Amino acid sequence: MKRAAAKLRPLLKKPQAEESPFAADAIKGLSAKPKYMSAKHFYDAEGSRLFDAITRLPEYYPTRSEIEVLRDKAGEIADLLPEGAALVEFGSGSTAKIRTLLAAAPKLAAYVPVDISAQYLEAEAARLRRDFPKLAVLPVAADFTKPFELPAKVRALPRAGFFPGSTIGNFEPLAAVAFLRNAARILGRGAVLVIGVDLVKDARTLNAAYNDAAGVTAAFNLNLLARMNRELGGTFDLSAFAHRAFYNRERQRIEMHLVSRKRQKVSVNGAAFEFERGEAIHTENSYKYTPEGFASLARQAGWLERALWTDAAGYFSVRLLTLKRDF
Ligand code: AVJ
Repeated sequence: MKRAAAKLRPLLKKPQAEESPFAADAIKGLSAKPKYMSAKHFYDAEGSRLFDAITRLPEYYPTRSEIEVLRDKAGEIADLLPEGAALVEFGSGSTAKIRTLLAAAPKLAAYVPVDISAQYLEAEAARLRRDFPKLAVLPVAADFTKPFELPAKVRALPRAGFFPGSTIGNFEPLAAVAFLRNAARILGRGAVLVIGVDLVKDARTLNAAYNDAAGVTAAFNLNLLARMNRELGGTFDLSAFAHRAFYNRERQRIEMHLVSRKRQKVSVNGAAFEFERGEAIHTENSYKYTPEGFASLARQAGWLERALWTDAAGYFSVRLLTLKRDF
């Protein structure tokens, strides 16, 4: 079916806005004032590789801090998971995190990683089946911010959710509530949710984590322009843009921007965009929460905080939420 359709199309045609969500978002974001792009578009193959490098930077504490919590508190977390539950991971990212949890919780019957990339899912599932032979590993290829169906095999099991990495920090607070409501609907009555949330802390530590000395975060940010060049026929000169990241104290978030070093014109997907000198594309928000702030956000979505753990430095929190009885 795909073949016949492909023949009718010229080869090497650039994707049009209506065909690719990336193209559509690029045109929309670059046409807006101020210009912006969604942080989800960072993660092509090169962006994923750069993010992986970020997690190993001395200044980037979130990954290390969260793994410290999961390692040190794995037993306490496992004790609060329902017996024989299916663990649903929203956006299967780091295998180090899930493996720590699975190893501490032999009472889990199934693991359901949910991710857009079906290819990544299958490769990882095969490795997990080998290392946890008693566990049913049942990947679902879906966008976890939208409603999706759980595999038939886990419908009768109690559910636990796992959403590590402070990925929730990329959502605007209202969208974070919407995500938590969707997770509640998918996991259902009696569910628990284990979620990693970065904490508000001194601005110096936060600013350093997003302005590393080696320039990896800058390369990660600039890769968004390189990706538009590769996939959308963009004409960005990467040396004409600067990485800027700073903690916005009022809004409790790190903001990342790409700042035009000069007045210039760039074309993307055949459309032209003008930049003033100093004009920026807002590329990411990474919200930080206080212990109480996140608990109250979760309550708005029907979740109660049963437990909160942090690393020794108090930089990062892992929380266990349960659904309110009247949900
Ligand atoms: C993957 C969204 C948690 O916000 O810290 C890292 C992404 N951006 N450095 C974060 C990111 C710049 C990261 N999250």
